[in-house]
Amino acid sequence: NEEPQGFVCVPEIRVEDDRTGLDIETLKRAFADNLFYIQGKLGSMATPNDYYMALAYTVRDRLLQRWLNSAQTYLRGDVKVVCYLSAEFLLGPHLGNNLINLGIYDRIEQAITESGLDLQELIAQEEEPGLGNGGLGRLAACYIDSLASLEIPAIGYGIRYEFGIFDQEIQDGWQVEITDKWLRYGNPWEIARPEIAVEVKLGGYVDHYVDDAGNYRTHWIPDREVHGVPYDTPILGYRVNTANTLRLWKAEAPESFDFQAFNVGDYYGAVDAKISSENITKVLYPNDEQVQGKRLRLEQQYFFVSCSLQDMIRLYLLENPNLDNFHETFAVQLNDTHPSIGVPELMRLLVDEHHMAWEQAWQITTHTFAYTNHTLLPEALEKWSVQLFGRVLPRHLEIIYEINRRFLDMVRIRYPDNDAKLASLSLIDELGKKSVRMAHLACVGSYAINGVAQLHTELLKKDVLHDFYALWPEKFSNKTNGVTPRRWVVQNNPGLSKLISRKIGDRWITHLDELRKLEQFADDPQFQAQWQQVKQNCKHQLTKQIKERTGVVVDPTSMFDIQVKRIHEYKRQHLNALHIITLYNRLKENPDLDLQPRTFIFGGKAAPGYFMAKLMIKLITSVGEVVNNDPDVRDRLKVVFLPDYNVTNSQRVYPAADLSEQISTAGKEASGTGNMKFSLNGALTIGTLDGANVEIREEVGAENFFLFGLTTPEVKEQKANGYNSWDVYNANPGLKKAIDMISCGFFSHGDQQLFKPLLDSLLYDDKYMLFADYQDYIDCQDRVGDAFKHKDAWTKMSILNTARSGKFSSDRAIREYCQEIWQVEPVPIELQEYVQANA
Ligand code: CRA
Repeated sequence: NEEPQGFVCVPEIRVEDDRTGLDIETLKRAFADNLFYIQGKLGSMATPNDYYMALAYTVRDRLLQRWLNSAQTYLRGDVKVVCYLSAEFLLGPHLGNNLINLGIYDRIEQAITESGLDLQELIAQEEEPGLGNGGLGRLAACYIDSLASLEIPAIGYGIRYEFGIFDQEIQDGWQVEITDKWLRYGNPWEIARPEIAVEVKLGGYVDHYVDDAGNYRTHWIPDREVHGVPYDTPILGYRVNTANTLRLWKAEAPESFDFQAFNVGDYYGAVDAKISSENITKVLYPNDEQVQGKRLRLEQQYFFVSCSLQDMIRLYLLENPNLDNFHETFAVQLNDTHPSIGVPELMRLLVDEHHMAWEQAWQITTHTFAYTNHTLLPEALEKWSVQLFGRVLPRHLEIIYEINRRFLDMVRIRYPDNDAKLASLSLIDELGKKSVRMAHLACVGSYAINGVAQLHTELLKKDVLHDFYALWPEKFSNKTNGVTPRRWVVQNNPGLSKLISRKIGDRWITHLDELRKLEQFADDPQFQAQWQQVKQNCKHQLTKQIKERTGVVVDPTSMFDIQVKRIHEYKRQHLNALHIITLYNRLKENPDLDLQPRTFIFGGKAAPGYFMAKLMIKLITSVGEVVNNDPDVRDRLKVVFLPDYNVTNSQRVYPAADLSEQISTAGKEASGTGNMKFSLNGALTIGTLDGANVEIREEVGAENFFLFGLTTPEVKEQKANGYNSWDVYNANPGLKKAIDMISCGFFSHGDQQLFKPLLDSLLYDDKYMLFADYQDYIDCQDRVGDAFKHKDAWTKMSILNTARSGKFSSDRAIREYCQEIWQVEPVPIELQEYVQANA
């Protein structure tokens, strides 16, 4: 028997190893090797995707050492680790980002070019992991980037949805949803770890008994168990050795066959059980800020949270004899209430499974969790009917009742004889259908609670969580959102990045405040010209993409006026549409009018069940059809709806914007993060005093921001004083004309019914105060149009927007979380000699 060479002993890895070397020849050889040995293809039969995969593995190989060293280091007993629990991570493609963070973009480009291929084309092959809806999921992705870049030990925990957010097509002006099969061709960035899978119970009932030693014990007898298998993705920091882990859980049946059913011949029944287990992580719920109360959603939330907490406990017990100081090793952040079931789950694990006393377990739990609230919209606040909850999680319902009993005892002491207080604070809503209030659970179970922009946090304290604020003011703080400059500037806007770095060096990439150094050049004509040139190039690229994807030809010298975000009534894309119609009417009345040419660009998905949002898309595309084809307009106005807005497709959008539309009704948008991406890329904002707009305006200066609209108190006041949109409509001829045109079928081939639901809701309710803000919006847009004609003054404002947006880095946000909530410090990662010598 011949022993294969190198089989029993792992060969020593050497400097020039194909999997770690960074010189061009090694990279080319590694790429060719991966094509052959991983993809099993020769160049002659390889598809673009094969090439992409070969390159992805080449890059992944080069970050594995950092990843393993980071994981090893975090096992040390003295390291505190942040666990970011989120039902969504909207990552966007990995390849380009990893090239930049590793600092090997240029060499790889050379190696690929010398291999006769085009790097951009390979990068474009990647199917992005769209495991989120919008802002909340993208925020989680920016935060794990910053955690790694700041060398903070962290694990992101979430769900490996087999199907992420749907792909959007536009057919006949309507949104059509297509299943997102992102895993179809395999995912080179993840590694499955079935050896550390965990068990999760569901349903059934609870048994209480006294054990032989006289202790009260609880036994949960579930009617279903599923396996949670972790899939790990490395999250590499920018130019550091830290590579953290994003651990996403996939649900599997514990056995692929139910052998009992199989033995009695019920083969299909046995396979059914497997299918139903795997359903848990099948698909992302495509609702942004709208809860549906579905059983499967609760199962998803519990599944990933239980897997994650069990995983933390397993890791902790590798180094510690018991769980007494668990909270000193882990800081667990709840990204909205979606993972708030973690509070009773940690209690259950500590009390039922690890036999800890309730008081001690509660002490640990309430020193472990911190909660971020992301919305004030009542329809987005999670509540679960007690009945459904008890059926899925019978033991957790008992635990929640016990938490509530003790909590309300405390409230009674604080507010004697105050039943109203008890009712308003209780974890259980007793009005109507009894339900569990997840935000209350999160507040009671956490040591810190934060909002995501100053205004939002103030409104939380004043309104939604007022009673909790009165109880525990010290728990509350603000953490204004931020975005990662690596993806949103360096990667997406290389032209701007190079220009900035030439002027002020490249420290701004990790210390975004340094952009302030650009202020001194804001008036410099030469710098202004270069700045304009960069913007113009970006607009050319977007123009090309618009042509390819929609067939619409737009003028890259026109003003690019952009609104990209989820479609929602409170975000008021239809207010934007009313402005377009108003300009169109002016041109029809006076075809020779000297009007600043504009290209209106929209992008965003509507929740599939949100009829009004889908109708808003149809309105935009219908207005576009008329405006784009009317010869009187003479191409001075164009309307584009970019289909399938996602991280990949947004790449060309932010850099090309002149004007950023942030026009939500004041008091509704918790923060917004797109607003930050635009401003960083030198777009000016037209916006209301809502969310982080307030802080953007504060930073860039009122003179560099186009403000309009009612303030939050004014909205409240108008509503209290019987605001009537019908009266506004009748009193404003421009508004009336625009509405009447929609109503009489001008944009719908004479169909007067099509937009009726949208118009009725505006005319008879106008919950989001479009009509109240209409005239101020139009007037403000007129000022924008005039300002744009003064090229140099506009460019100065653009430069100042970028220069003064440093605050909106996710690095700043994460530093605040680290210092003020998590109490964690950076832990630099050592690299072994041979890789370091090469880097
Ligand atoms: N929809 C808010 O509406 C905010 C993000 C991230 C949102 C945005 O204004 O920027 O969160 N809220 O903080 C949310 O998802 C469940 O609530 C969002 O993305």
